[in-house]
Amino acid sequence: MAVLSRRTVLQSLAAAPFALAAPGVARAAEFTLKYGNNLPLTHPLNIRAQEAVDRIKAESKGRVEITIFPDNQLGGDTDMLAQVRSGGIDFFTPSALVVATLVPVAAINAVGFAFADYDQVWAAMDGKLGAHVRDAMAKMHLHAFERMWDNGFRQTTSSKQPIETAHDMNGLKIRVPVSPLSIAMFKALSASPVSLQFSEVYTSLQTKIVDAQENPLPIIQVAKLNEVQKYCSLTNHIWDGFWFIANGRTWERLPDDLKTIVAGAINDAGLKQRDDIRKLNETVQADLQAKGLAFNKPAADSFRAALRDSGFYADWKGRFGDEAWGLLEQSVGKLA
Ligand code: X2X
Repeated sequence: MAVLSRRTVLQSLAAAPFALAAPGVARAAEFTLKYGNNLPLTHPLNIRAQEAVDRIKAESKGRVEITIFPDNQLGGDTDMLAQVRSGGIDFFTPSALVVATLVPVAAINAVGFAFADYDQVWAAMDGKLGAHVRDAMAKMHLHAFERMWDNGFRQTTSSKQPIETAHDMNGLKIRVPVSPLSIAMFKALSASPVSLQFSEVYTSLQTKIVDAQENPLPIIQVAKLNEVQKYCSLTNHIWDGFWFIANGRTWERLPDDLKTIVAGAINDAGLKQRDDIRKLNETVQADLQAKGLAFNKPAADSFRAALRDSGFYADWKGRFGDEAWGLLEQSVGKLA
């Protein structure tokens, strides 16, 4: 066994600083990348993203190292969207609602009461509708990975009263994401929506800046919104997902072998994350109920009628355009 003195090691390192790293001495990664998101570490999105990051490091033999900045550490959604465009961060997982502030057609999956169930959702988003949205993002120099990650069907919570019919939305001060479609939809239901970053939701409910908010149950659970809300009405009004996006230049810079490794790990993790949410959906209501949130399940009819009568569907069909709307209706049937 060769015994190297410290001096010999230092000499050999000095002689060939680039080619040689002594065993056990960490070599700097070729690509050191940043990924920001808006969710607490306990959400399945962060758990599966960490697995993807670990797999990418192992499969690339340390050439690609990704650091996750969860929980709005790098700012709210609007900030992170600007950063992933400029290259300040390399990856971001915005909700489709938020992407739409830059790429309007991205909100197509969030049209009120469009999807009946997850079979319809994944057929559309893994199929032509999802491809249409990814193409639109590519034009804005954002690379979107093929598999969308799940946020869930959005439900309505309030500190005031349960929402039984569309009538109960009247004048409701409700927080929505920074999303033109969400604002339009809640206005069409005669509510008073306000856009706030997700990082501000808990406090704004606690201090009664708003009385209500809407999010999928797993988010309500990990963000502990049950502590500042009394009622949860299963309105299922929007299906929402996260696009895993990369800065276009970051993506183009990666050699093909690394692109394959990164995309493989992220898309696989996305499929597992969908499954996590599916399983969570079976248990999360009981957990939130035990913590004191009172549940009810309104029928969708009065909401759909209010949206139709206010011209919401006709208006948004016009905004999204016939092609995107046609792809949506291919998946969910006639809407308006
Ligand atoms: O901000 C929200 O409500 C959230 C977490 O669902 C989104 O990312 C849109």
